[in-house]
Amino acid sequence: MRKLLLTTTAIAFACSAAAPAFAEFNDRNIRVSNGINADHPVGNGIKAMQECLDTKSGGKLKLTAFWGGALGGDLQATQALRSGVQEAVVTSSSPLVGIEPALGVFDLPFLFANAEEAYKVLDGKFGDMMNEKMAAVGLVNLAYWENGFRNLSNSVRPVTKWEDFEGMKVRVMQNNVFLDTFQNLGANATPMAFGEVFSALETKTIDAQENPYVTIDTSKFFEVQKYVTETNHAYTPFLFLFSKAIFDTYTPEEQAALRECAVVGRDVERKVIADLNKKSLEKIKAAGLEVNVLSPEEQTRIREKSMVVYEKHKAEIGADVVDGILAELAEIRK
Ligand code: TF8
Repeated sequence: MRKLLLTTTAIAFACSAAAPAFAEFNDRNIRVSNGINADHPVGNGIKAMQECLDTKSGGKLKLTAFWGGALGGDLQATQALRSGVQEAVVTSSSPLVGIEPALGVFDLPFLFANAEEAYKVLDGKFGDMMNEKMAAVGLVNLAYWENGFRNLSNSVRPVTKWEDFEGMKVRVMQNNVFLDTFQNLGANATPMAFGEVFSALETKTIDAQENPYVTIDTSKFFEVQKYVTETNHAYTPFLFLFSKAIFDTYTPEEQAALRECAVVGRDVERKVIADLNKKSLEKIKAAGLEVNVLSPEEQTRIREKSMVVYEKHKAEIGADVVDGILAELAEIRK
């Protein structure tokens, strides 16, 4: 009897000494702001990220996504992160150059030749270096998600050579590299927040915009455009940003789970984009838009004409940053 009692006590003691499951995790509601709509591949990525977080945190870390700019545009949401009033945003890097000028490196025209190149740079040392710069301005970049290669759409004429840009009112992001790139091609470039683009196209306040096929599809731009040109003129990444002020209050286990699961979500999102890109293009064609692909000669002509933008913005972005990415790309291309 006495022996049995001792054993039972020992077991009870052992059980109470063991940490209860997921003790390192607190209930967290993480609001994730998006400018794009829920059917964009970011939606698939967030779902995969949530499944990963459920497993790691026993359901304690919860993402709540907001779509279509419901919590404000990219820039506004990012500022809310910096002041610690909102947890997260998935945003293009481009509208954030006023916060961290080095991010302008990703806006340089024709920087990346293909997605694989972009993944190597972003997921490697260069991406880490940029993450440190973002942390210094109050933003934790959990991972580089994908926006993708950008293409031009417009409502006035087919664009097959750079002269066709002449006088075209093209909406660009709030970003000087994009502004100069399109002005240099002869367009009348107009900076505008993403949330205003659909109605500006619809009312013909602007003729054109540029975004990846999946965005032209899921944000319904094809409904108010007639021509598309596959220009692939820039690959601008998405950043999965977290408020540093809030992140710093999380436990190390919560922080690690968020970083790891953001990478799981990233991989799913990139894969879905690769599939949806083709489907979105088919949908755009089926809706009656004329789709043109730049000839390799014209692509080279436009690229060469655009190189002045590199020199013009080098000092502002940081010469070390521009030279750094070009050196890394040269290494990758060997
Ligand atoms: C743009 C960007 C946007 C994204 C989205 C709002 O054209 O490419 O589509 O940042 O998240 O403004």
